[in-house]
Amino acid sequence: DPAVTDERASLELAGLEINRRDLMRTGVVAGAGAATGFAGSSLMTQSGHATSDDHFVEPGETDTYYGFWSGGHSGEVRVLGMPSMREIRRIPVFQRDGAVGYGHDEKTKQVLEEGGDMSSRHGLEWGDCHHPILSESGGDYDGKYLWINDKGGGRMARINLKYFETDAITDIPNMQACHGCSVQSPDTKYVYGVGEFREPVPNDGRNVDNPDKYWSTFTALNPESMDVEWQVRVSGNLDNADSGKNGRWAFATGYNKEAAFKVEGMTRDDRDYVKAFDVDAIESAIDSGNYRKVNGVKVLDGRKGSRLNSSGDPIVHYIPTPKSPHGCDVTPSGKYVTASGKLSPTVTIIDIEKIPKVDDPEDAIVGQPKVGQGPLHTTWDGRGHGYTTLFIDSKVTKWDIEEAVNAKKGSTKPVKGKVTVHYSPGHLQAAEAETTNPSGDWLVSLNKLSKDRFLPVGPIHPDNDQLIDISEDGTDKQGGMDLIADHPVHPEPHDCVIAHRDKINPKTTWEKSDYADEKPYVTPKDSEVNRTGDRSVHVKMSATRNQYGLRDFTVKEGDEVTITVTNIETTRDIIHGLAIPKHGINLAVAPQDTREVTFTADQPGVYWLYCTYFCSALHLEMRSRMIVEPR
Ligand code: CUK
Ligand code: CUA
Repeated sequence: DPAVTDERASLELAGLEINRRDLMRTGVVAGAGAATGFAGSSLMTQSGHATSDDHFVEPGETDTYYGFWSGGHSGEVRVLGMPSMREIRRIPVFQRDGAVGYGHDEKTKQVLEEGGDMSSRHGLEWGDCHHPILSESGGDYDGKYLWINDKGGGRMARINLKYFETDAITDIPNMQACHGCSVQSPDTKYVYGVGEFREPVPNDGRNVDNPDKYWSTFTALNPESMDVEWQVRVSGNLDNADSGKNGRWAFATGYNKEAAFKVEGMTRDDRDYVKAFDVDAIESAIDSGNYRKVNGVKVLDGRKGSRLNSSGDPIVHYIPTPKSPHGCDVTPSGKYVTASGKLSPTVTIIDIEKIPKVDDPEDAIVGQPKVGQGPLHTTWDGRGHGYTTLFIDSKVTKWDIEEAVNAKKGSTKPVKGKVTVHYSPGHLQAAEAETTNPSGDWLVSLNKLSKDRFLPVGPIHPDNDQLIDISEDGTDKQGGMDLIADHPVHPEPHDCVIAHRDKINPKTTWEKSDYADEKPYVTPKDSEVNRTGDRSVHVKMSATRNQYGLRDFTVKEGDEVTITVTNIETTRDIIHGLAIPKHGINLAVAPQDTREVTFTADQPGVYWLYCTYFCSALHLEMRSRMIVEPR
């Protein structure tokens, strides 16, 4: 089978000796359907107690859950309803988006520009979003913010869930790829982001082959100001992250303890580390001034062997785990953190309370079930089970947490069942799984490849997010898991987070008190043109069905024109646009919102302003003229 052969070839290319027999045995079975068109084979083995009706949401009904999906290198976040899997909205984060005018008005332009990095140098083009995370209060989603990392640009962005709009982007110093991220739990006092690609500090093009010059940092941001509070420099690198449930601990996997520059070196050693960050110890080290300021940020040295806090405790514990651990997930109880080995068929279970107590860090490892080939990420049902994606096997495996702790290391006994997915899953996520109380009904497997599952649309295929019913613990070979639906998605989500709808309460129109200090509220009576200088003009106008507050307005060639427009509608869903295409203007103004934009009217002529949202029967007539007189 070509898929299995490819997978093996790429591993061999990396000099890795994966157990070939295991790979053949499991891989061929999973891959065969792909190659020969027997993709439905797993459906035939379904136990049949759930049907696709379970995910069908009747017309007029709304979903039970909000799912927030990362959009990968599309640079956006998507909002899906679950269980219907209907995409409800896209929220642009690291790129401009004409559909909602993001990056077109002054406020959102500023968010992108202050986010710096790739945007300032390369024209607000893109980011690489992997891990959406929700703010928490008392160990539960509080519906205030969602953060998303930018692996491409070493940035972290925040979406304000009151308006489902990106309102801040921080370009994190001393970090080239912000990959894993998580929030402090149970209460979000910090947002954590971890640096995957080791970056030379200073990054000046000198001495580039000296591994000691390269840094990977664990970063804590303030959730309100989005400023970097502190960073911890580590040995090796950092990949995925999660937080403990009592505020003290944060964890990250890493795959390059060798500090190598090439794949052969990165995978040389048998072990890598899970790094456990003791936030209490970090805070006390910061308080006692044990940091160095580097590029404006307080940095602690958390490399292996360093002891920085006042009582001489390590601020980072290094727990050896089988090579190249990737997934990093804390159980809902907060008792264990798990790391999945990617190139090892096991999940490593670490008892968090033991970490600071044991002399040999390895003694904190209390379980290591053998779950299958290529385990990547794990999620939870709240009934004591872990669900782990098997990238190489193309399966989701379900296992019992406490049984795995009690079993011999390497035992397959804790595995309760496996379901075939299509194909090559990365993350998976169960409803409410990041809280202390997951709901245990739905699970989504985010599969990297869809191959033959959808109508072909050219050589770039969608990913396939598969909805799985996990509400019952069956004794069949799938452990009660039932594949319910395939769902194509635009490239390339990595992860999602699923919250009950009662916890997310967005406004459906704007509240002007939220912007009153910065921007006026322009009524039809206030609509006017003010000359503010020899070469500057301020145009204020309202928008309502089906007219702007000014039918036309006149400026002079070369004027800097600021347009402030308020949508005075109070009716939900009546949005007005304001476009002047030849001047690059494209605003979307929701009810009770005001937006501003500034541009230069550099060519004399008549330019139509028009409304881009189909708002009313006279939408087409909703226009105005900008007259630019020759100077
Ligand atoms: S990562 Cu992509 S599948 Cu960025 Cu969490 Cu593992
Ligand atoms: Cu206003 Cu169309």
